[in-house]
Amino acid sequence: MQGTHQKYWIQRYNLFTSWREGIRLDYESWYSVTPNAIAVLQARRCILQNLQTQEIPLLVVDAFSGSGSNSAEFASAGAHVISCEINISRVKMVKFNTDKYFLGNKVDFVCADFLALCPVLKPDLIFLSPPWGGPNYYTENESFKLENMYVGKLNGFEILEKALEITPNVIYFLPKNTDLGLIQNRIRIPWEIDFNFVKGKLKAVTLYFGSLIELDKNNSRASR
Ligand code: MGP
Repeated sequence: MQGTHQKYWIQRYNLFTSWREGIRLDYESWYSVTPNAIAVLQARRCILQNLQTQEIPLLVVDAFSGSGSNSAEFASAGAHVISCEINISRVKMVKFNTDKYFLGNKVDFVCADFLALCPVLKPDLIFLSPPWGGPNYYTENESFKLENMYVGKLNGFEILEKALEITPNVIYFLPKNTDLGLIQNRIRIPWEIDFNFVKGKLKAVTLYFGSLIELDKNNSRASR
């Protein structure tokens, strides 16, 4: 494996726990899959915050499911997941990968634009892990600005605002160099940030909204 993907290949066992069972990734998913340790923490948050009851599984929309690592972990944590992908070949890839987790019928696979789907589904939680613009999202001296990240016609802020119109419970997976000051200025509701490390190295950040904020910590880690 040549060039940019070599560094992700080296990390393959950190990406999926079931790597040895056989996992399919396409070019884009190699660099955008959420490493397993981070996906587990994100999924565990909805359990810790009592968003889920035994009787009614939490309905999670994984809005840009990519290779399915987050869909698999939300379903493993007990949620019912609508795994949403606009690219049909990736939908098949998500199905193939999540099948390795023996999740029964806890994941539904949908080829759609999540914005069209969510108002109909009314999920309890939306997980956002959009494309950041490729592996060159990171530049040494410049922060990553949400307003410059586009999915279709919507920028990174507009994607978040659309999700928040549907449910207050949103998880947003973003680059480690995200300009947090801009978020603080624009988003006027409480949010909390987790800095996501894998084997001691900062990989990304996760923003939590709504009931996902860890109130038991006295909001001490909440950013607003
Ligand atoms: P990275 O910064 O490209 O890799 O991505 P790494 O190994 O930290 O490289 P280094 O050069 O800094 O040493 C880090 C993590 O960010 C990846 O494992 C993915 O989980 C996530 N990620 C990277 N990209 C480019 C995307 C993306 O476009 N979308 C999403 N959702 N996640 C991404």
